[in-house]
Amino acid sequence: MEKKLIILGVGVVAVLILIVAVPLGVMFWPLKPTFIDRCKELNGYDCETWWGAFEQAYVGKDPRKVHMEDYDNFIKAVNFSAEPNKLMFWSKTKDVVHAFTKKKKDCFLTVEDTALGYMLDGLMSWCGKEGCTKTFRKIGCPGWKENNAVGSFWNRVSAAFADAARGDVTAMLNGDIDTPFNPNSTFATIEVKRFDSPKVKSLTVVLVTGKSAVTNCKNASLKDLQRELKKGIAYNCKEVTEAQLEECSSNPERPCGACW
Ligand code: AVW
Repeated sequence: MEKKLIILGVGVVAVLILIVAVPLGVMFWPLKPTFIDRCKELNGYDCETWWGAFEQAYVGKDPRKVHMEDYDNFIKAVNFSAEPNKLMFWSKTKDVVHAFTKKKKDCFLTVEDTALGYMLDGLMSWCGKEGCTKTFRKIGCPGWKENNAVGSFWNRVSAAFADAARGDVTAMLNGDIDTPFNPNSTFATIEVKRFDSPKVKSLTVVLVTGKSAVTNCKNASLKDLQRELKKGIAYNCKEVTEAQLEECSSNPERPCGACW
């Protein structure tokens, strides 16, 4: 009995430590080492210069007043360009699209697969503070909707990614929700608006459905998307299941684009 109580006590303490330690890790884990380590994985870049250009966007500033233009120096430093036909956009499909591009990286790239987004992918929270040269995580970063350091960063890199689009572009949208083309999404408010004709020749929407397909290519929001495209950009829509994508991406023989 006593032994059981001790085991139970140790278990409770372990769970409590986990509950406290994980959020604390997110709050205090310094951003720079992760940024630099990931940057070095990409090989051959001046990672310290990239970090300097990145942090000057928000360090020493009111965390509620960081605008997307504040990251212009970072975008300049990265100087991103891509081969035509490779760029893959997404909205509400983050996990499925990344599982796909990980296996088909010679065919398609999301912004997180490129130097624009790779270093910060999934890092959730960072900000600065007036009169201070430090980068803060979570604690001290207000949950402000607009003009915060994180949102403005993703807006700016999304804009740069869309500006680099050439030829045929692809977007993986979610067919398990009512509005796959959400007018408030980054894809709608920033990326689609920057697809330029004749640089961009076509957009193919890959509408992915999992267990609960609630819509198809006839969805009203996709009509809005077609209307948003500049004249001269052709539009296609393909319905695919997650299972089909998984099967196809696991087969290295399949040529690019043959998964839909
Ligand atoms: P969403 P969106 N790490 O699913 O169309 C952390 O509603 O709005 O789709 N946060 C991120 C990341 C990331 N890797 N990527 C985006 N976010 C934020 C970038 C961002 O503020 C790609 F090129 C976004 O609004 C896609 O074509 C929010 O998470 C497009 O933007 C939820 O995304 C996806 O943005």
